[in-house]
Amino acid sequence: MSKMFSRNVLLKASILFVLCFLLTGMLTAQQRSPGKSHGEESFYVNWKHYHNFDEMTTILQGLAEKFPRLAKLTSSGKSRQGRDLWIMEISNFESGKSLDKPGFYIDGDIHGNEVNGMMVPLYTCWYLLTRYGNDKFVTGLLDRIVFYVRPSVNPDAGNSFISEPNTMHHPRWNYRPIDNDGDGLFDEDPEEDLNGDGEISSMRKRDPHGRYKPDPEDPRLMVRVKDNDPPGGWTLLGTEGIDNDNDGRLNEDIPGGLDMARNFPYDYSIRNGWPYPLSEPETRGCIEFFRDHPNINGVFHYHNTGSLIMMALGKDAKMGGQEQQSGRRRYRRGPQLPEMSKEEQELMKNFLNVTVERDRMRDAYMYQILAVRGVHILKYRPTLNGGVGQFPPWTYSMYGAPSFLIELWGIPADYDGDGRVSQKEGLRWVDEELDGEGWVNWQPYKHPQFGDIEIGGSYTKFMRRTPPGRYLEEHCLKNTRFHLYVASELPKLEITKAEFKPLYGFSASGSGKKKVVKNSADLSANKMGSGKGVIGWLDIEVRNFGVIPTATAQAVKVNVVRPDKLKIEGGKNFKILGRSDPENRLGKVADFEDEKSNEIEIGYIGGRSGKNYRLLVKLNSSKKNYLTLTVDSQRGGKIKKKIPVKFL
Ligand SMILES: [Ca+2]
Ligand SMILES: [Ca+2]
Ligand SMILES: [Ca+2]
Ligand SMILES: [Ca+2]
Ligand SMILES: [Zn+2]
Repeated sequence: MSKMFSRNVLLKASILFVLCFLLTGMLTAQQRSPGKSHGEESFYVNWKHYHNFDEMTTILQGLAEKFPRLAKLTSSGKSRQGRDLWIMEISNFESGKSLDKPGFYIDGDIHGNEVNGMMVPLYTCWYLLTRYGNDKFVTGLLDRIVFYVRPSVNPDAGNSFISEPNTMHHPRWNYRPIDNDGDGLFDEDPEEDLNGDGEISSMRKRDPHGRYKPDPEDPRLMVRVKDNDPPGGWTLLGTEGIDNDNDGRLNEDIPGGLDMARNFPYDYSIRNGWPYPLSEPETRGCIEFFRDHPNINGVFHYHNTGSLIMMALGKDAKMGGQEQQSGRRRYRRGPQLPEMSKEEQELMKNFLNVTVERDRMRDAYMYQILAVRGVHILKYRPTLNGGVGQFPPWTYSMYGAPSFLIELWGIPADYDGDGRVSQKEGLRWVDEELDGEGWVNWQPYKHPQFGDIEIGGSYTKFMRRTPPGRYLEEHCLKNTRFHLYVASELPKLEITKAEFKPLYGFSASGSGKKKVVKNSADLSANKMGSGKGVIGWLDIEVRNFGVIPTATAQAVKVNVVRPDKLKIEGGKNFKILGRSDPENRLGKVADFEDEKSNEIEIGYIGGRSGKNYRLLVKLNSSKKNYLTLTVDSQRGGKIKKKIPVKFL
């Protein structure tokens, strides 16, 4: 009777399996030819253009409307000037609840002038959404994990930078009014685009006693004459503008003045992060978002400039140098890394000598593995991201997530290879790559306060700190490729083994005492309970195929991630009678105290590793001859597996 029954179930199960297989086949993206469309035309965006706040909003709203099963746009509050602090949640909403998936957070543009830091996350939203179903990699990511993308942390300054005349350095702060010069007036003397060319440049004036002259090698640049040489004939007046308040100082109190990138609570200093931690709606909104999303297990935070991959590993982390190298021998050998070119090895060199307290070396090794891909794609230099109130040091040290700060871009114009880009090299790049477009030439101007002057002599604002439009799409793509790689290394949990080995059956009449295995106590009859059923071993292996663990060493240290849980369902009278000891050695059952529930804590699962568990379980015969196993990890996601059970 029961044999017939289980055969029937098996048949049903195999039909279901075939159905599932067909269904999955339909939903999973087909492998495309690299030369063919991947859905780009479904939502056109010009990625060679910097989008201001309204344009960014239109793109985000358009994407959310076009892809309602994959994207949800919410505003996490308002900036000082009342702009929405957009955050886009992206995942396949039909493959599980977002909070049950590992979360990956991306933001940028906390320094308003660093608008490529906004374009990269915005591009990522578009890339993920248009490619879902057209790209196996992207489809797999959105089925498994959830992205939280906040393209602009500082939309007021970011919008001003793009829409209004500015230097490449401003506006950087948010718009909390500050009296920079202590005259009782706030923001009273900004920079001005006097000649209306859309750029804020420099001003110079002919002056018989002036100490500057045009550079003989390139008259677009000004050089200071030597102290004993005759005057150069020019005085530099400063940044383009007027002395609005007639105090004799030029542009001394520009709007805003708070560095939000120093406003976070980890290693906070009032000197840099004035007036107090999380004083701004923009920064407070970031932390509140993390409070509400305990599943986040990876953070990218975009700045410019300098071509750096910075990783937060705590204030005690050190890098490079002989001293550290010898210190490093105290630790076990580092991780297995992919092959690297000579250039890549040089870039990685110092970061491979990172040292940190022993307990957290595994976090350093995780970063090393992840950084290699970034170095390969971007040719940026990996380094540490220290403290002083920055965001990734908070998301690592106090929230426990692997956290990256990317310093985007740097003109690729180091022609002589000395490691820096001089003004002359920059100008050569402007001439050769941009046909002269990236530089403002000197033009005469009649200044209301200085009389006949000239304005110019500077890079245009979209140049040194941000790629010119024609390079923007490539820039966004490469950076997206790197952080999506890191996202793909979020915990990828799988129950790789689940075997039930029946020891003996029991029935209501009772089968008396029996030895189960060596080292184990006798099972008394009352352990078996009533009815008809089976007692046996359940051997389980859970593996994490991602590089990122379900909890970093830092997360464990600051106790912000609950241990992963294993839940077993096997009918009404299912019971876990005992489990292998926490040392994870197979076979030895720690005790036979009944577990209070069928959900047990199983610790954390490291990157690219697995854990084995042996449980002694009891279940009654029922119509459902299988066990359902659920691994539920706060930052590693939730997975299920069903296994059949044989009754004796
Ligand atoms: Ca003032
Ligand atoms: Ca101008
Ligand atoms: Ca002034
Ligand atoms: Ca001014
Ligand atoms: Zn910055």
